[in-house]
Amino acid sequence: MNKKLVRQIVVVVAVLAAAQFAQASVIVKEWSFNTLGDKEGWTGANLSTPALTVAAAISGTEIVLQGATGTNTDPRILYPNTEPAIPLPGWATTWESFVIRVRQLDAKPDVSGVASQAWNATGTLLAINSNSTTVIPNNNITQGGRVTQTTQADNWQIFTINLVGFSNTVFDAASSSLSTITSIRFDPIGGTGSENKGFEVDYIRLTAIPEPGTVGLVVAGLFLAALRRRHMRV
Ligand SMILES: [Ca+2]
Repeated sequence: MNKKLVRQIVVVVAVLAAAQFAQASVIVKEWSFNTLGDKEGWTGANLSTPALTVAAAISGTEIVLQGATGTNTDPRILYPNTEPAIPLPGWATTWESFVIRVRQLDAKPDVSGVASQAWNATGTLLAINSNSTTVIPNNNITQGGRVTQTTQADNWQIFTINLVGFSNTVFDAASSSLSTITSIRFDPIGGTGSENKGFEVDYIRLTAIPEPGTVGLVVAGLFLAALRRRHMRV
């Protein structure tokens, strides 16, 4: 056994050990909103014209789920329970996070001169498996301690909302665990001052944490494939 091979084995063992602890997250479901006109099952409520659609963003290169508010100050986007439910995969130990890249617009998206605006958290919320009762967190997604907010250029926000340890007693008092996601409600803007404005959602993701053994197998598989490629080249 040459030194190089020993070194490679040491590396793979180290990577496996790290993977066991890292519990890397895996995207279970992604709505990318990259196909014009394809809302990927999402609908709107309390919105106005122009209708919710998937279109080019008002600025930048993104294709987005784009909507307008009217005089109703409680606009929502919904993944309704008439769409396929999203079960927690068998390889996963728990849901990890709900991730959304979103921004607010200072006018309806079809208004000349419309621009993005600094994030106003008023009226924003996330609800899973319960449309109207309990919200995450506290009717304001910048509060509650489970939300990481990253602000990017052009007022894009990435919210990562931690689902670890959440049960449906938070989302929906009627259920006992968050294993299958049947519906999602996200309010991207709201409250006083949200009239005749707009919003854009670049993507939404649900991630889960795999069982450690699964991650190890995946990592080992990738490593062996790389090793094989390397040997074939020699
Ligand atoms: Ca997109």
